[in-house]
Amino acid sequence: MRAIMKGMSLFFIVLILMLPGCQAKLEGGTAVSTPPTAEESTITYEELVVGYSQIGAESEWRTGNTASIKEAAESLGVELIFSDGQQKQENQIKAIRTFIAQQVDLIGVSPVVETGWDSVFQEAKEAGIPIILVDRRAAVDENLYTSYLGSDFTEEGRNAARVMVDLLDGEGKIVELVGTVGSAPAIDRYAGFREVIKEYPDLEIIASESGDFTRAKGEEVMGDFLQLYGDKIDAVYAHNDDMAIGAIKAIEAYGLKPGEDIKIVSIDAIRDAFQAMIDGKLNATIECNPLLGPQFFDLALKVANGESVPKWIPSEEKIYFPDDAAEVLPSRKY
Ligand code: GZL
Ligand code: ZN
Repeated sequence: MRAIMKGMSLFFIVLILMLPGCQAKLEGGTAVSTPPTAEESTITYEELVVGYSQIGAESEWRTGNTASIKEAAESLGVELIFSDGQQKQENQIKAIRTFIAQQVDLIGVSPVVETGWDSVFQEAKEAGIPIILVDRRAAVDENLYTSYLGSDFTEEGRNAARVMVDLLDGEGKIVELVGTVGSAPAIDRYAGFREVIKEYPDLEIIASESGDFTRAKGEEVMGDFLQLYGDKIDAVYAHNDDMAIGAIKAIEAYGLKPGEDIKIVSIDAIRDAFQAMIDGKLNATIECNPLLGPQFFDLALKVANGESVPKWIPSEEKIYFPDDAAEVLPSRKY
């Protein structure tokens, strides 16, 4: 009988040892099960608490980006504490400090400009709260954030230039509507565009000014360009569709035909850009994908569970032209 009992208890010990996630240790012949160690206690979406510092609501791209993040949190059951920074860095820094005080599991941030984040990111690091950069990069030491989910803005600028070269047949005068001064997309789209244009001596950028990614400012700056250069302008390079749509209004008010007298190339591929291409007023838009919500939370859960993730996950992006605008528009979500 004893032998059978001994065999039975040995059997149960082996059985416990085989249970996933719990380290049963043999101490003095009896199995003592220990709680799962840190790396084994994975949290689920429903247990995840994320603080998200969004830039603002400056463009259709941004509202699409915000919708994607909120909808993804909703469908996954993540507790999302969302803050709209109204395009002011001090509001974003305040929000990040609040998330630290609330001891969230992870912070997502889309930095309005590249610089000025070191100390608040250091505070998050000391509080043991990982940061994921979404959409825009921050110019900080790589050990101050876990991962960057966003576009190759320089390549977007290069693509805009390649389209421009074809449109102008290698020669003409270009005015540029720059995004928010100091932001990663503005800096990189500015540089990427010039990397390609410099190969064409008969293509000249005669004016370049920030329209802060908004329609109103884009219209205002384009109006100034038209006062200065009028019909000497052959084309506009806009760092986003909202500024391009503002420029279209200014060009029409000036009495010229956008898309014909003055060619326009912009970035984002928002729905209104497809409509402008259908109307013959915009010549191309380079996609910049705002629908980052699902990818962000997938990344956030991995990071919260201590999994290693790539330092940069670039978004997949295409180029759209007028002839495919009508059939593509119905499928566009932002
Ligand atoms: C780019 C994003 C930019 C968009 C603008 O990823 O940061 O900010 O191109 C938006 O429309 O305002
Ligand atoms: Zn992009």
